[in-house]
Amino acid sequence: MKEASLVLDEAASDFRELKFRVEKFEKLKRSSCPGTDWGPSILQSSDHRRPHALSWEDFEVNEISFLIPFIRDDVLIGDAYALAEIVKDDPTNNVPDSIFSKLGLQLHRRDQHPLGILKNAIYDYFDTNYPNKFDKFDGLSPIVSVKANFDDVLVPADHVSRSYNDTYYVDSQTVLRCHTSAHQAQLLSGGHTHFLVTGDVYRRDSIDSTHYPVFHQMEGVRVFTPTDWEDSGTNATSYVAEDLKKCLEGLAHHLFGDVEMRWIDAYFPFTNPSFELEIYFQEKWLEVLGCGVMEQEILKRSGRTNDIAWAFGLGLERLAMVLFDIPDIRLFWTNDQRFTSQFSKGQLGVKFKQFSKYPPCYKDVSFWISNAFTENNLCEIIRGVAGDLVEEVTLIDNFTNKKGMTSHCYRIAYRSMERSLTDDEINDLQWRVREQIEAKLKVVMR
Ligand code: FA5
Ligand code: MG
Repeated sequence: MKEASLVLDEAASDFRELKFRVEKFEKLKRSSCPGTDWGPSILQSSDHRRPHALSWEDFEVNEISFLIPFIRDDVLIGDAYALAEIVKDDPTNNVPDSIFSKLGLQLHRRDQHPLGILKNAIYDYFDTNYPNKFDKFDGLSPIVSVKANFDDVLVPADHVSRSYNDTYYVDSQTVLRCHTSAHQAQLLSGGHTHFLVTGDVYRRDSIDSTHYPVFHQMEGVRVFTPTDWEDSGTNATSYVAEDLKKCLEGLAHHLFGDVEMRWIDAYFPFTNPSFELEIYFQEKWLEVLGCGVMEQEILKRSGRTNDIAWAFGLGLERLAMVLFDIPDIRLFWTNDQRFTSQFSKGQLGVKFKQFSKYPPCYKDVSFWISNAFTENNLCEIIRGVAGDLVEEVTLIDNFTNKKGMTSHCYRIAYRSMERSLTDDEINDLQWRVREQIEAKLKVVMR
């Protein structure tokens, strides 16, 4: 018999909300592991200050008797959100059902999942090198304010990442966080000086084997006070930048042993200087993290005028792909036992064995674009129709005619990781994709 716990935040103290979440949770449980014999669910608080099981009385309701509040740390399925809260009838809302269905799954909190195994291995590194120093958060809600996601980390008002083309908006003031940096300011102001924040993040993006609209990041922040660097003989910024690189190189060695890596200068609005770390994987350099010395303004606003800090944000999928030899980012979301059974708690060295590779099927679609056309919108339509059956979308032809009209031709690769697709199925998908492109993108099909 399996057990699952439901993590509840403050909002769930409202009875109707609680009931909704419990029902959704029960459904999620059944659909994620069909045929499993489930024991009673466990209620758990996401508030790190009250990490223990909530007693039923905490909710001042006792109508739902099938829930027995007790806690077991090792099994955890996810959080549940109200659809009406996320996919709203608000003109700025651009969250499709396909994204809503991923909310609250919390792959990074599953100890048997590659992302959970990786998160725990990173925790081990920090616990060994900085005993009892880093506070860990992995249950903060991904629904955050525009202020937290952008303003608090100094993202300029006209930065592309704020656009509806790049970010999922719940309403004009609320987004699905596009990075875990959204929690920096809040935690600094709360007095935390060393912390790791792990969570699911959301971005409208292109489609290929290393990009997915939902992925996971871990943020790390370390604050230094003047006494830390005063005796070092170097200036504060160089001292902190050097400490940061040493820390992350140490982490890379802890995870990978010997691996080829390089530092690239980068730009982020919230750090200066900024860097990215790349790792050599499948004959390519793969960017796995961004980092830098935190902008002084962020520290100042949180009441730490004299201090200095470093911060990093790493992509858990990218690291896990290298670590476990996982060739396609979609695999993280599969419930196929041939995938899930290959990983177990605490096992870092395992290399994923491809269980089978079904042939891809390519379909092209060409149209005359309009000024409003964006590739992210196109990709979202294709994902909306084909879900995880779409493997890659590539622009294969692009030209402008004498009348100034621009034509794009995209090649869509369809492939299931679980079975072979029939011709009829693919033709049907492609037909629906074409229909929706025409209806929603205001382009002229060729
Ligand atoms: C950021 O998100 C910054 N917040 C990171 C940061 C934090 C910098 C603190 C400085 C200080 P970026 O957009 O580059 O940066 O994303 C960070 C990592 O997330 C990338 O290096 C990559 O590993 C991963 N990543 C980005 N987009 C995707 C995607 N669509 N799918 C999977 N992983 C992704
Ligand atoms: Mg980047």
